[in-house]
Amino acid sequence: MDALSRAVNEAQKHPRSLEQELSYGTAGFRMRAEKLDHVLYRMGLLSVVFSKYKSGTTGLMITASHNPEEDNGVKIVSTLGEMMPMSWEKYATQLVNVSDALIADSLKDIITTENIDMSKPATVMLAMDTRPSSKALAQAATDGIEALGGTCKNFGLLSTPQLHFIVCCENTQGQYGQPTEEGYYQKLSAAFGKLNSGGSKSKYRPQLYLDQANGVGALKMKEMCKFLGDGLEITSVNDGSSGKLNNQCGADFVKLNQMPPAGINLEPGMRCASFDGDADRIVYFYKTSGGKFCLLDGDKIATLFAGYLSDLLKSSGLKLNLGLVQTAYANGSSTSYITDVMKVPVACVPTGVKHLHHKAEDFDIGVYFEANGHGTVLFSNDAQKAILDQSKKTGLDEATRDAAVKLETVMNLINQTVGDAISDLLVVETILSQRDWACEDWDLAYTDLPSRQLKVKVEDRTVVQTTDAERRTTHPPGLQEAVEGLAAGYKNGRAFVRPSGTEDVVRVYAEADSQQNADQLAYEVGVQVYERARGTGDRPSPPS
Ligand code: 16G
Ligand code: ZN
Repeated sequence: MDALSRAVNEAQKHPRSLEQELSYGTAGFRMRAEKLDHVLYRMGLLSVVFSKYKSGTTGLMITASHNPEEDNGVKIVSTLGEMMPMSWEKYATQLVNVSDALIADSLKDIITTENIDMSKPATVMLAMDTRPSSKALAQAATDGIEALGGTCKNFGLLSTPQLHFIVCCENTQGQYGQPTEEGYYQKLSAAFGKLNSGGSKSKYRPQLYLDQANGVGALKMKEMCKFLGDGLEITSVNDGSSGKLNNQCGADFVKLNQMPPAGINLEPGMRCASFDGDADRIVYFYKTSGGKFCLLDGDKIATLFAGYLSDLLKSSGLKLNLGLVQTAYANGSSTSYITDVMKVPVACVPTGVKHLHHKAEDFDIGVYFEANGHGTVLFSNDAQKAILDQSKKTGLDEATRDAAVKLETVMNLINQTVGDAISDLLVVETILSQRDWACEDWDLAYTDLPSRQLKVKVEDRTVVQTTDAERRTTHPPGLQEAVEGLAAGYKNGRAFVRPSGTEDVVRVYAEADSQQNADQLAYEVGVQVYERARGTGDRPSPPS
């Protein structure tokens, strides 16, 4: 039997039981786990075809990240550890939506269009998060991979960024590191050890309280700590031993509710951080001596990274351009600070890691972060070479050389393939330690404008269309003018509206000079969305 007939035959074990049309979006496919069996089988098939197309090992990650434990999802990883290209998303969508009988036709279509040599070998690296549904879904994916004659390397539980890292190592012949979980710990911990070789501090304390969302990050951070030695003391909270995944905890909970997660009794002087469910996001938080909860989100992490890298660049005598990439969710104060004070160029792109990652490639050193805590730093090939050369050059004065060596080491501490909570944590701790900063010092750079996010249910969210990196709507008519009119009524007022890529809702974001004004503006904009985009269910209610 040829591979395509086998793919159809095996599909009987994973029949499509769902009439609803699905689409491969910013987060791959994501929904209630019980609906995903045939999706995983078919993504197993596609990851094999994609591996043949790329002539390399691809990855398949099973996770629904910060979503509830009952959800799950799948994303395909490309050979350098980056996301599957957007041009392939339509194939994923098409393959998942055809009837069981049409699987072979759909595959043939992709193979012919992309001119794929099916006689090439294919390998797919598979990993999953800790959701109860993940194991069965991994089996469905494996069945898909093997039906098309691919080799499946199942890594079991990994964080999303670990899988991206391992896929990248595998396809670059070990240049990026060893393609194993241990290789990941070794590379990062070695760099961390070099950058944190002691010295007495007055403000920085190497103690961190870490909320791990009851997810896979807890298991992996525990492993990492074995490699870190006693350089950093981590008090583990929400480690999965009792609580439920992402329930009252995790980066998304802390960011949206602006409050500490369950399990952390926050006191002044404590430095805390939260991972999300698959450990590709991180936010920090602390409490001032006056008792105020303060969040250090993706924007604050981005400015911390960019400030540090920019100083190292200056001291190392390297002329490389550094830029920062954000989305419309970035707090207005952060954008002003980066532009006016740091004098670093900043670009704004639509929501979703693939957009940020892509834009960051325009710079020699591109720092990208979403406000929600997903981000990393990319170094172009030229930049990597220049940094390596400089760190090895003879005849430089000590300070210059030292800065170049530090840059090289930080580069090894960063997971460039995708935002990585563990790697980002180690970079933040390194910078705070080297600057001898407590959270308050870090937070001094700028003060966030108060903000509010809302979601509005509408009949069809695709009626809301946006432009200018989602900062303005082009449809329905009149909505943009209404939003602008409302925002103009508040000091520092700014608001935007966009359809969610992961949920059936329209999202509203507003910021203004006070929390009360941000809440009110969000509410007023929410009402406009409800009225102009055919809202369903309850109208947004005024802030209490
Ligand atoms: C996904 C994206 C994240 C984005 C979020 C927005 C990736 C890996 N993840 O989780 O970057 O912030 O979706 O969700 O791209 P939304 O469209 O529902 O607001
Ligand atoms: Zn995540």
